[in-house]
Parts: sequence; structure tokens; C-alpha cells
Amino acid sequence: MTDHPDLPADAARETLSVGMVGYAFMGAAHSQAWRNAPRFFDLPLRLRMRAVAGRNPDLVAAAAARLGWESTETSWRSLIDRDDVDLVDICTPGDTHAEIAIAALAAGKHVLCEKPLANSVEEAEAMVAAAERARPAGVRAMVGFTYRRVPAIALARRLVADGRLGRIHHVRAQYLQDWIVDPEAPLSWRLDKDKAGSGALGDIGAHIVDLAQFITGDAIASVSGRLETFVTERPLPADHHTGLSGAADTARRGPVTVDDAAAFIARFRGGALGVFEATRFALGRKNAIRIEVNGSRGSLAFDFEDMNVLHFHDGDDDAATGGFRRILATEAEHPYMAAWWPPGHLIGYEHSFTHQVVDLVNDLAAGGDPSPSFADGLQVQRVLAAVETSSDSATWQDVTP
Ligand code: SOE
Repeated sequence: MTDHPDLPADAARETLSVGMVGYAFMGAAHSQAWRNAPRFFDLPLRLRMRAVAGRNPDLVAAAAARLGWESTETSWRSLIDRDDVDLVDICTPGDTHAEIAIAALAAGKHVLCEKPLANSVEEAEAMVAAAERARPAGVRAMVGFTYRRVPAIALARRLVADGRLGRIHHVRAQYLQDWIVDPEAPLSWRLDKDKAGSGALGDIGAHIVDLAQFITGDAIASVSGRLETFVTERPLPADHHTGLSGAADTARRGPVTVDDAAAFIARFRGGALGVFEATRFALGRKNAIRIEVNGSRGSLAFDFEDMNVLHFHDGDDDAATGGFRRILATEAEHPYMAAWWPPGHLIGYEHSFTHQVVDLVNDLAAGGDPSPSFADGLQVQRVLAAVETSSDSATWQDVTP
């Protein structure tokens, strides 16, 4: 195999050649991760950013140059057909995940797929089946719930797994954004059910469902929820924009076909109660992910707007001096942090994507099963579907295992 152009040759390591589909917000986040992971972590495989695919030849060429990809393809099928691509990284809207992932797995490529895994439970089930069919040949699949890889969140999970919280009673989780509170904000693909599957529920609610289950090691068993669309019609986008902002064409309007906000309560299999809220209308909140967990022995609290910090209350502490302690999760003893800066030197949003690549590459080299798996992504999809059904029917819904 050929060497990566800007890394020293190392005959002892095999090369993993990556092809990415899509190059907008998530594509940029993934690109920096593929580039940075081998520069900060000692990886068992050498990485090669072989090709990026996108429909518009000029835009994809510009993206390749900007983000560091060696070559381009103008269709995802031609990317999958390439013999020199070992892993396909899917960074496109949800309506294409199933088709691309299933084709890539059938072609013997590992797959990393952005969240939510799919736009429906049926698609997610087909993706899990494709991953199972490919697995005996050593092919692996993972869904990209990156916030799991924020060190303070990984530490939270470790504390729960070590029994420091005891029996879990409460999970309180919110994901708050405000980028469409203006009724004249354009109708981006994220507001189109055919493209995105759902609105705040699938885009950001999926993250807090995954985080709550990841931190507690438990699964949501039933839900009762309500979806709301506050602005039902918006101007169309003025130009091709795929991020969270862009100009509107005020002369042309279209219907919003997804939820603007979702609120639901949940019961976990282990008996804990959960309260969840996902909204793009929390004016002033840009990307606040707040999770608090209360157990019989301790509690923890996290807010992504202060993402290097985990608050932990140890119920065994002396009452006079106890209370929530503020742990700055930047010590070498904290997950992932030994590879970065000296204590107290903070990391950011993009690092969780780098950690995702690190975990994935380590699992691939060891022949392990990367986590979260497609089956984990399907479980989240089932929770989302149960919330939608609950909202439509005004009933409690079980999450089918
Ligand atoms: C937009 O709501 C978005 O970019 C999500 O799609 C991402 O998953 C989240 O990390 C940030 O917000």
C-alpha cells in the first residue's frame, strides 16, 4: 500500500484508506479528525484521506483542497467502487444514509455513518442487517454519536460504571439551540422530513437519547412525548447552503415538515425516570447540551457550553463540606486527555470527532466491534419513533427492543 504523503513511512503499520461522502459542516468536522488523529494519538494503522465525494465537481474539488483529501468523486457509488478505499465515512443528510451504508458494506468497506443512523426504524433495521451480513468478512460499522467522546462525558460514564452513583433514579437531559427562532430563517434541508426524517427530535434529540443511555448504561423502555412546530412555513434558501445559516429567498416559501421542538418523559429499563427536551427555539442557547443524573450514592451534571467540566456530587461526603465538585476533565488521567495539552489547557467541539476516529481505528485494528454500533443507532431510532407515535396518539409508547 502507498504511504500517506505527509506522514513518515512506517512499514510496520498497515494503511486504512478513507473515502468520505459529503463535505459540509459534518464533513469538515470529520476531515479534521482524520487529519489530526494520527498526529496526536499513536494509532495502530496509518491513515490516508484518499477521496471525497460530492455531486458538484467544482464544489467537491474546492472542498478536497481545503479539507485535505487526495482526490474527488462526483458520485458515492464511484467512491464505493474504488479498490483503494477501505472505509466509507457518510456525512450526508439522513435520507441517503441507508442506501450508501448498505452498498458500502456489501462492497466490503467499513462504514462510519453520521447520526441519526437513518430516517426511519425500517431503514435502520436494514442497515443493521447489512452490518451483520458483512461482519464475518471482518467488515465493521459504527454510527457517529460524537458527544460520547467528550472527555467529561466519558468520565461521567466511568463514574456510573464504577458504581459511584449507585442506583440511578433520574436523568434530566436537554439539547437547546436557537438557529431557527427567526420565522424568516430559510427552509434548510434540516426542516424537510424527506431529507432529515424529523426535526429537533432526530437531529439533536438523538444525541441526548444516546448520551443518556451511554452514561447510565441503561436503555429507554417507554416514552410519552409531544412534538411541536411553531413556524409552519418559511422562505426557501436563496442559494446552495448546507450549514445552519444562509440567505433566504423571500419571494418563495415552503412548508416546514418536521418538528421545531420535542419534549418527552421516559422510563428506563432499570427503573430510572428521564425528562428530555430538544429544541431549536431556546433563544439565546446556541448548543447547550445539559445532562444531570441522580443516583442513590451520587449525582453528576454536565453542560456542553462548559464542556471541559463535569460536576460530581458524592453522597458519601461529609454533609458539612460536601456538595457538587467541579472536575476540570483535562488531566492525563481523564479519558483521551493524555494525548493533548498539559492540565487546564482546554479542548473543544472538534476533539470529540478526533476521539471518534481514534476509537474506531483502534477497534478496526484489533478486529473489535466499534461502539456505538448500528444496533445502538437502531435502538435510538426506536426511541425517536416511539416519541413520534406518542405525540401523534397522545399515549405512552413502549420502545420495542
Ligand atoms: C445542527 O442542529 C447540528 O449541527 C447537529 O446536526 C449536530 O449533530 C450537532 O452536533 C450540532 O448541531
